[in-house]
Formats: sequence, C-alpha cells, structure tokens
Amino acid sequence: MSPAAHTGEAPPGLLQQARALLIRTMTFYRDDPRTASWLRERLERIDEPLRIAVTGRVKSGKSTLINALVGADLAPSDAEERTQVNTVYQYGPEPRITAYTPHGAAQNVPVSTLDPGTIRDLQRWRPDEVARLVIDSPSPGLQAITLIETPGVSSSAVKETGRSALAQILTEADAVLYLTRHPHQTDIQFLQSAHELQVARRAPINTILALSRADETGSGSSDAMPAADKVARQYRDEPRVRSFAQYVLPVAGLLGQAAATLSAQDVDVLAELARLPAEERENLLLSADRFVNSTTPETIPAATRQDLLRRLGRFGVEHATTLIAGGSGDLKKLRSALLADSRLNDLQEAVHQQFVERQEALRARSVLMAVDMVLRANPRSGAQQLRGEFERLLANAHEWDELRLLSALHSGQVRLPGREQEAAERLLGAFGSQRRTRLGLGTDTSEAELADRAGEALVRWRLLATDPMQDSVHREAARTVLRSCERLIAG
Ligand SMILES: Nc1nc2c(ncn2[C@@H]2O[C@H](COP(=O)(O)OP(=O)(O)OP(=O)(O)O)[C@@H](O)[C@H]2O)c(=O)[nH]1
Ligand SMILES: [Mg+2]
Repeated sequence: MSPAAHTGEAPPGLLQQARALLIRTMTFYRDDPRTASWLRERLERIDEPLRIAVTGRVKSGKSTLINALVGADLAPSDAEERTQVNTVYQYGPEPRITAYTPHGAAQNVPVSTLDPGTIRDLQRWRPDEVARLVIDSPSPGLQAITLIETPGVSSSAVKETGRSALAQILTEADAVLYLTRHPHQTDIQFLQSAHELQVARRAPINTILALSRADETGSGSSDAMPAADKVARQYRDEPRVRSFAQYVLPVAGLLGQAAATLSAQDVDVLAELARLPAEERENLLLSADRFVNSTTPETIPAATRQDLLRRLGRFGVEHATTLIAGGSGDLKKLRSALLADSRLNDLQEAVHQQFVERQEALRARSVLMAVDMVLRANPRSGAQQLRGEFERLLANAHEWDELRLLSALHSGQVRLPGREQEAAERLLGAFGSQRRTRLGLGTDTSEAELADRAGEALVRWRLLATDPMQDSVHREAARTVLRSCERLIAG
C-alpha cells in the first residue's frame, strides 16, 4: 500500500510529479546557466496557456486559421509569400514583438499596434537570421491557448534548416493541429516521424488533423462542405491516419474569419449580386477570374470584387448571395451562416475536448520530454536517479495508457467486440475527459447517479478484464478501461 493510501491523502497527480522531477533536474544543472534557464522556462510554461503547434502543408491555411481561432487579424496570410519562421502568438497585456536569432538572442521590435504587415516584414528575414518571432497580443482568444505557426512541412524554409527546427517546435508544443488540404504521403510521414521520439512512443502527442480550406473541396461550390465531411469520414476510418491523429475534421478558416469581419457594406455589395438572375449569378461565379474581370453588375468595381473574394472565397460569396436571394440575408444571419459553414465551432470544440481538457497529461508529457532532452544532451554523474524517475513516470502513468489504448482502438490494432468498442472509447476520454462525458451522462445528472453508473461500468469492465474467453490483448485493454473506471469512482 502506498504512503498516500495510509494517510488518506490523494496521491500527487501526474503533472505534479512531472513538475517535481523538473525541479529536481534543475538542481543538477545549477552550474550550467544555459540549461538551467532553459529548464526554468519550461517550469514557468506549466502555468502558462497550453501551447498548440499549428503546422502542416505550405499554403494549407495555417495563418488564416490562427486568425479565425484568435478572432483577430494578426497572422499574415498570402497567396504567394510563405511563412518562413516559427511564429508564436501568445497573450500579453500590451502588443509586443520579440525576434530571436538561431542562437537565442532576443531583440525587441518596437510596435504600438499589431498588424499582419509588420509581422510579414519580419517573417521575410532568413531563417538563419531570425529563428523565431514571438507576438504578444492582448486578444482574449489567446488567454487559454498559445498558437505556434511553423513553416509549412516540406517548405523551402524547412528544407534549408533541415527538419530539426520543425522537430524542435513539436517538442515544445503540448499538442498539434495539423493542416492539410488532402492527406498525402508527406503528411503521414511527418506525423509518423513526430511520433518516433521516445516519449511520443509511450505518450502519443495529441494531434488533430484538419482538412483545411474545406470550402474548396471538389468544385468549391455549394456541395463543398458535405464533400469535405465525406473525405474527413474516410480518413477517420483510415488506420494509419487514426493512429497519429485522434480527430479528423474539415475546416474553412477563411469563412470563420469572414464571419467575424463581414460588414454592412459587404452585405450591400452581396445584395447587388443577389439581384442578378440566378443563372447569371452562377455563371459569374464559375471562376475567380471571371468574377473579378466581369462588369456585371457595373456598380461593383474590380477592387471590391477582389477584396470580397480574398475575404470570403468563391464559396463564401456564392453562399452569401444565395442566402440573400432567398430572403434570409441580413448581416446577423449571414455571419452565422458563414460561421456554420466554416466548422470553426467544431474545431474549437475538438481543441477543447482533446487538448484543453487533457492539459494536465499534455503538460506532463512536455515536461518529461524536456527532462529527457536535457539528460540526453548533457548527461551528469548522479543523474541516474533522475533518469530512473523519468522512466518510472513514463512507464506508469495511466494517462499514457489511456492515450495509447485510444490510438490502438482507433487504428484497429485492438478491436473490442460490438458495443464495447465505443463504450471503451468513451470511458477512456475520446469524447471528452470530464466524468459525465466519460460516463455518457448529461450535465444535469446527480452525483449519486454518476457514482452508480461508474460502479456499473467498473463491474462490467472487471468481468471483461478477467474473462478467460478473451485473449490477453483484450484483457489487457479491459484492464486499462477498468483503471479509468476506478478513477471515475474516486472522482
Ligand atoms: N477558400 C479558402 N481559402 C483559404 C482558406 N484558408 C486560407 N485560404 C487562402 O489560402 C491562401 C494561403 O493561406 P494562409 O493562411 O496564408 O496559409 P498558410 O498555411 O499560413 O501559408 P504559409 O504559411 O505560407 O505556408 C490565402 O490566399 C488564403 O486566403 C479557406 O479556409 N478557404
Ligand atoms: Mg502562414
């Protein structure tokens, strides 16, 4: 029996144990100022917002999605220029930009307001001159999460600096939002390599795969979003994808951003388009070029057309005019229709469920990764005991077992019979980590009922865990679910 059980105190949680290990590691490196300050920064991060890397293919819409998630126009998004350096968007009471060289020297760039133009100019620096930009913004959207945009996977910046810069960002992020328009071999390889690190093998890095720019799926017309949903479903069922990404969903960041910025003037312009006969309108919007170069109606100049297209995309313009033509096109309704099309709310919910609710485990994972890196890069005599502690935390924490079993269930490596599969996924936290969600109960369920249902689940999974008819893989899986049930009972 553990000492905690004797005293009746709750044993320290995983994050608390990881934090204690980090502090002990710091005492070993007191005489090495660089390592010590690096570790101190990691310690401070535990109490800062969760760090999410927004990575993926070049031009997959990373910057646009960051703006949509933050609800502000910060990240420069362009059709031609590429984001070349790691750019961190974090909460700060005053707007501030700090540029870091590859050797870690920081330079404060004076700014009074933040705009994509200023950030774009700094991003044009060569990666060997500026390795990272840190943008402090008072946007409320950054209070709970910090977003880190990396150069696109397989972009020239990543090729120049090798994959190490990208790999480093992934070791610094607590979770990953990976964007791609169509999953491809390169994406799978990238996600696979991110999971090959020792810590990641034991404690898989939480990843959401977003099929981005979803409004352009197929021909990019009104059936784009249903088509994107279908593609997402196919990938969700693809074992190789599912073993790396816990969640696959379509998103159109541009529409999310447009929903936030749509103005009454925009609606007036769209209403002019909506007055055209349906066939003419459809023809006009067959391609972006046709729309911009047309003089129908004459009152809309090319610059306005270009601006509308840039901000709403062809799908957004078409959908908004159709809604107006159908009589339901006031500003409020258009905004909510664009927001619904963007699927931004679904993505935000997934980020909440998969990342924010699991933040204790995710932060603990990041801390362990940092300790591991230091112990490897700079081994010290006497540090064996730290390594032992590290191995113990990595091996024993139930949180990793949950994540790994979920991955195995998702990838089809382990398959439980019939309804047990979904029940197990739910209990392991696939649909949210809160007690109620794990037990599949509503928010109005009483504490007594929660306890009853947790007790029933416990009995059921104990039977499965000891069922001689099951093979050892299934019994082992059932044992992991059983431990999750025990924790639900403990509250
Ligand atoms: N239709 C549509 N276009 C989008 C969407 N998201 C981004 N775009 C467009 O795609 C282009 C690239 O968008 P960015 O947000 O800069 O993409 P990125 O991944 O940050 O690009 P890099 O950092 O340069 O690799 C821009 O022209 C955007 O307007 C979207 O959801 N729908
Ligand atoms: Mg970008």
